[in-house]
Amino acid sequence: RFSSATAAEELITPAVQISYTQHLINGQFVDAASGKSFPTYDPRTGEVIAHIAEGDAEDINRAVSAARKAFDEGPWPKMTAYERSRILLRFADLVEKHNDELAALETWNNGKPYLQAAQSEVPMFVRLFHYYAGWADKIHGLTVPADGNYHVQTLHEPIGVAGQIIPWNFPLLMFAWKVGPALACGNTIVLKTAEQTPLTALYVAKLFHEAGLPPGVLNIVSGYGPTAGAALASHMDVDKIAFTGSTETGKVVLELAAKSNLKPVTLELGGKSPFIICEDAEIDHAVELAHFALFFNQGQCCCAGSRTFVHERVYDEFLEKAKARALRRVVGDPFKNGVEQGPQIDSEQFEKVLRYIRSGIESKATLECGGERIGSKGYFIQPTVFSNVQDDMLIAKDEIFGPVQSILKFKDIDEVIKRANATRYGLAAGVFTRSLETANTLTRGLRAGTVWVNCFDVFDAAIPFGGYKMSGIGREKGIYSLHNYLQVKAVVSPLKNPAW
Ligand code: TXE
Repeated sequence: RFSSATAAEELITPAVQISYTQHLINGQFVDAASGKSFPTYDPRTGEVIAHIAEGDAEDINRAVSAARKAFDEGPWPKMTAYERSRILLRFADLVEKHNDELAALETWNNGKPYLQAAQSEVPMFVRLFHYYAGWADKIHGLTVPADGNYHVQTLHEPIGVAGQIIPWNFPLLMFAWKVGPALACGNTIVLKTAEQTPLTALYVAKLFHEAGLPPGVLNIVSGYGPTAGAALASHMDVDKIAFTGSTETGKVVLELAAKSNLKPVTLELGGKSPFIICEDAEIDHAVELAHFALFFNQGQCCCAGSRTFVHERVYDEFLEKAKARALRRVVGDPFKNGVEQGPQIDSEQFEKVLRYIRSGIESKATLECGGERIGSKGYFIQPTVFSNVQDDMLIAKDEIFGPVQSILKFKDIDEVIKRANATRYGLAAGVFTRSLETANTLTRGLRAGTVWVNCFDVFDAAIPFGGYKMSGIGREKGIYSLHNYLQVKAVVSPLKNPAW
C-alpha cells in the first residue's frame, strides 16, 4: 500500500495569482495576433487554471522583429558588458525576492513538490543568473601568433537573435539554462515555452523588465510546437536555435533549421541513463540514490537513471530494499508538506507511462510493486518497480519519463559497460562503488555527457550538461554554453603600414 497523505497532512498554501497570460513582445504584454487562446491545466486535477494567448507564425514574426531591432539597433549588445551584468544580477535578486510565489506557480502548473521548487529550483535559477552575470564581462577573444607579419585577433561576438524552445519538466530551470548564457553574451531572444507550462516564464520575464532589461531583448511566445515552435525553428531571421525536448522533435528542429537558413542548433534530448551499482557498494545508500535518480521529479527527467544495473552478488538485497523504498514513497498533493511525488504533467504523459507499465508486464519483467494510477482525478501514478528486466525489453530501451524503475542484473564490469552503452542515447550515467579503480574504468568506458560517481543529479551552474549520440548536440551550463551563443570573428591586419 502506498503512503498517501498520511505522512503529509499540512497543506502549504502560498498566495499566488495568475497575472500574465499574454505574449511578451517588445516589453509589452499583447494578445495573440489571431486572438486565440489555449487552456493550461493543473495536473493535480486536470482542471483549467487559465487561458493563455496562443501564438503562431505571426506572433513569432512580431517577436523576431522586436528581437532583431533590439539586437541591430541596441542598446543590448552595444551596452558595456558590465551594464548587462548588472541587469542580470538585479533580475536574479528580484527572482530571489519572489521565490515563494514563483515556486507556487511552478507547482500549480507542473505538479512538482512545492518544497522542491521553493528550496531547490528557484534558488538554482537565481544561482545560474548570478553565474552568467559573472561571465558577461569576462568574455574575450585571443591574439593569435599567425605566420607572417600580421596582427591577428579574434573577437567573440554575440550571434544575434536566439530562438529557444523549452519543455515542461523544469520550466524555470530550462528558461535559466537557455536565457542566462544567451543574454550574458549580448544576444536577444525569442523563447517559446512548452504548451503545458507557460506561466512561470511570463512571470519572470516581467521581473526582468523591472530589473531594467530593455524592450525587445527577451520576448516570450506561448503556444504549441508544430505552429509556434516550428515557425521559430524555421524563421529566416533567427540566427541560432536551442531546443530541449524529445529526440523526435529535436530531429524536426534540426531539419527546419537546415531547410531555412542553416542556423546553428543545440539540442538537449532524451535519455536512458544507466545507474550502475557495483558489488562493493554500500547497499542502503545505493538504494536511496538509485531511487532518487529515477523517481525525482515524478521520473520526468531527461537524465533519469532509468536502467538500474545491479551486480548479481548484491542484487537480491538491493531489490528487496528498492521495492520497500518505492512502497514508502509519499505520493500526493504536491502542496502538502512531506509529499515526494506529485502528478505526471498531463493526460498524454500519464497514458504513455501506463502503456509502458503494461508493456513491461507483457514482456514478462517482474512487477515488484506499483503499476496503477492513484485515485480517479489528476495524473498520479504509483511508484513502480520492475525486476528481471532484460536489455531487449521496451522498458529497458525507451524513455518512459515516469515513476518506473527497471532493475537489471549484471556479472562484471566489461559486460555492464557494453550493455550500458548499447543504447541510442548517451545523456548521463551513475556509478556506485567504493573502488577508485572501478570508478575510473566506468567513467572512461561509459559514453555519456555526464557520469556521476557516488552521487546523481548534481546540477551546479558551472557544470556542463548535454548528450552523446541521440541525446543531443552541444553542452549547456558552465563556460561551454557561452560557445553556443558566440560567433568568432578573426581580424587580420599587417603589422606595418603598407607602402601605398
Ligand atoms: O516533447 P516535445 P513532449 C521526452 C519525454 C516525453 C517525450 C514527449 O520522453 O515523454 O519527450 O514529450 C516543442 N517544432 N521529453 O511531447 O514534443 C513543444 O511545444 C518546434 C524529454 O512534451 O519534444 C515543447 O515546447 N518545436 C525532454 C518542446 O518542443 C516543437 C523534456 C518539447 O516538446 C515541435 C520533455 C515542432 N514541430 C520531453 N513540436 C528532456 N530532454 O528533458 C513540439 N515542439
